[in-house]
Amino acid sequence: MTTVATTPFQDQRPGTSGLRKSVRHFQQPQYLENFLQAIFSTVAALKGGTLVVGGDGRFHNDVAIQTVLRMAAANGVAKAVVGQGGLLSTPAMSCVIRKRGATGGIVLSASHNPGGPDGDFGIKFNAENGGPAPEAMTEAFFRASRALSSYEILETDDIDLSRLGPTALGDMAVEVIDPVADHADLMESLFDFDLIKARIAAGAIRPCFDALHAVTGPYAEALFIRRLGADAAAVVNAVPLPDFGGGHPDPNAFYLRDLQDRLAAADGPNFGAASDGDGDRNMVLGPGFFVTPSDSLAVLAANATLVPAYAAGLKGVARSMPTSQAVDRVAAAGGFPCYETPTGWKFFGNLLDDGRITICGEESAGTGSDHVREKDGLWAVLFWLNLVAARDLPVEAIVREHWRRYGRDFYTRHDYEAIDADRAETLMAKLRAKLGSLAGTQAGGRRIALADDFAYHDPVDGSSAVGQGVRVIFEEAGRLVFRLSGTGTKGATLRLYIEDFEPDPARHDIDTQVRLADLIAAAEEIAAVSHHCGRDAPSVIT
Ligand code: G16
Repeated sequence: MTTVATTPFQDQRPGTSGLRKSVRHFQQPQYLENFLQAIFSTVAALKGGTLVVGGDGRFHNDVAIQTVLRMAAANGVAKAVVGQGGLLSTPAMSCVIRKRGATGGIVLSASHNPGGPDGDFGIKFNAENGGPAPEAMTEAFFRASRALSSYEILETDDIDLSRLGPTALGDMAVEVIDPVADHADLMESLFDFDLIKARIAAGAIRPCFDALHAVTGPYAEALFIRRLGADAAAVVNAVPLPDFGGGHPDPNAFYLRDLQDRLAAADGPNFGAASDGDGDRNMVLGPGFFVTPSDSLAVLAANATLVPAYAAGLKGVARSMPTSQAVDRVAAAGGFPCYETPTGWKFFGNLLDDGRITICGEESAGTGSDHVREKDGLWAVLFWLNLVAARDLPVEAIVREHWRRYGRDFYTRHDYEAIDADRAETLMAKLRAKLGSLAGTQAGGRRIALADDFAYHDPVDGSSAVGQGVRVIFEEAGRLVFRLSGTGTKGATLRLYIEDFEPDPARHDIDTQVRLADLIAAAEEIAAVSHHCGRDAPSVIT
């Protein structure tokens, strides 16, 4: 065991979801070690405790995981539970922590960000409830990272993570586990697998899941092919690769062209789905039809009682602030509470632990429930499969019927990626400076009813999170949200979220960008987005 002298890095404050930087940044000598030591020094219970470790298989996963294990052993962790081959999806991590009563877990992932030597890497800590470390804990990591003068590490050979079973590293017991089994068993306990299986066997549901060469391939093969009887073609790009095959493991309309083409074929699949790098996001589509994440949350909440695990009804739901208000309408009609939290799954943890909500989700393609404490891509896909099987309706028909009943919340997100960080801060500062004077004025031909900077007061532990994004709400309906992403690694990313409510079914087919054009113009008028970003158009529109 060695104590190595080090000096602090100043940039180890975790963002929306852990510490995320470029691979090259993480490869700097002692960068990874320092942040890991900050975790081990902060979470005292890890000494003598059980730590679960795994990642999404991206470039640097194999090197970093050995460092995690060596430092865990040197910091007195009693037992490490590791996914075979160093793999564990984020929801599987949550599941394994909970099932095995572990003290916490370390996930090596930069989620939907690209991988490879020129891509991104990241570290997340999950607490003993299986959920992302709450703000107070990530701030403590940051403080510890700035006060470090040394770290502890065991000097030893790499451990073989390809063989299942028990082994050891110094005094630390190590168990290499099947990364899929615990999670797949949990999925089978929640949904009506017999019904889904019968519908697939009858050819009524022809699924195609695109794993985008990220972590979900092995999970999807176990679920869809081995447990639900779909044929081998039902899972594509199933082998996890360090660079995700050169693709972008982000399941949005922009990066799923290939899957859309498969669904467009005459005798092709009629149910499409995909997940991201670490398996917590999801996207569901039918031929020629994408379900927006905000609509997906609302539809799942509205139909939850068709799924065995949620047959008794929902205690409540929650959405992140920028997520559309579609689920609020379902909650109001169903008579259960709907909570509005800041962006970041960590903010759902207390509501789930306290039994206030059953289902929650975000516009960023995350949906989940109280079955674990992370968003869960395959859970959402199975939920949709259960729904399509139980309703005997295709995806598009289910969504359209939902709109007819509740009205449609038109929704789009415009991302301005990798813009100059100072310019992005200037845009937000100018916007914040005029918040007090916006109400009552006009923009895009509409009258502004309210403008504020979203603040959240956690009803469970009383903590507060301020400055979580600027909201501009118009009279009647219509809402703009401006915030800076907390997951990018280059410059800053401005996210502009635009939504409007449309009760009239005759107007549900209008193109989203056309339907929201006046609000898009209003955003420009209010915040001079193009001017500050130095761009004529967003980098990505979803
Ligand atoms: C993370 C968080 C989500 C958040 C998303 C986007 O997801 O867990 O809660 O909605 O980032 O955050 P931002 O808008 O700050 O970039 P993931 O899948 O990247 O871990």
